[in-house]
Amino acid sequence: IKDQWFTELSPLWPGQATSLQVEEVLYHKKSKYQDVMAFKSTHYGNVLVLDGVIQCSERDEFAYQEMMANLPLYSHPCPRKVLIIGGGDGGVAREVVRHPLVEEVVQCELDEDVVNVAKEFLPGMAQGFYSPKLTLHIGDGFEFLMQNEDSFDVIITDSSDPVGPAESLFQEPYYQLLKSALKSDGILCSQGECQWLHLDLIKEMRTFCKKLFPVVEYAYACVPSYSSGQIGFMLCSKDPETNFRVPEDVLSKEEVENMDFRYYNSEMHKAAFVLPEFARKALSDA
Ligand code: AAT
Repeated sequence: IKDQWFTELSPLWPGQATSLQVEEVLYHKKSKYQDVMAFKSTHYGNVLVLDGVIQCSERDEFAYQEMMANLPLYSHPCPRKVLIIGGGDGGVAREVVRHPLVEEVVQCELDEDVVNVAKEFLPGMAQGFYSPKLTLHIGDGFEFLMQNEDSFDVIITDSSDPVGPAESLFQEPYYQLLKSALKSDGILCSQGECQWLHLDLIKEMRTFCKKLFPVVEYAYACVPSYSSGQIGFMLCSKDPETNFRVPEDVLSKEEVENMDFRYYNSEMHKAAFVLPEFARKALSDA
């Protein structure tokens, strides 16, 4: 079928939409929790869509996954044990397991159907699931956290947007649970939405994070297939000495090449925290 387009319409971004040209719909079914679709696009590779919202494309997923994983990992002096909430495509797990200091990764994803669709249609991302370092639980992230205390060096929340099953993951009670699941010097990084679209939500999240954590920062990456082409990360640390803006481990050119990074490097790490003036102002204390 010629000229078929997928258009991402949502009240989360009123008056605008991202469209990708569809070559073939690969999968489309309702799971227990959400509408799950995968399609082959003409120029962005395979694309995963949940409840009508683009979750990743093969062409640019590395920008999101590398930054979501490596901003917190390279901000921690020794990230041995990591928890991932969400991340059903396996891309963040793929990034976390290859970090040299990481020994053990636990992941809690709500929707088994997403994992299976990723294994079939997004094999480059789903490779994360096959690592011997990883244990995958299927269940709600909020409930999973209630059973874990004082256990993790880093917790990454790779969740969908705050309408539908991920709503609770953007609220203060969830951040209280994150705090108690982290070790005393633990760090968290959460999908932090877009400064062009959700500045009020980001501001509100920053305010409750500041009540819970001594260090709170917001960073962002450019991801063309996400609405407005950018997505942010909320980073918090229990250790007042953490400085997210300066990586613990500065990587040489060779190290970046050996790690096969396509987006992350130490300069990108530092630059990700530099915000345009409208966002900087909204997200500062002054
Ligand atoms: N790396 C891909 C990007 C994502 S995936 C978000 C994942 O969060 C999905 O696999 C979804 O099933 C899972 N999820 C949603 N709610 C929960 C929950 N309560 N507990 C555990 N996992 C959950 C995010 C893309 C961001 C899109 C930006 N517009």
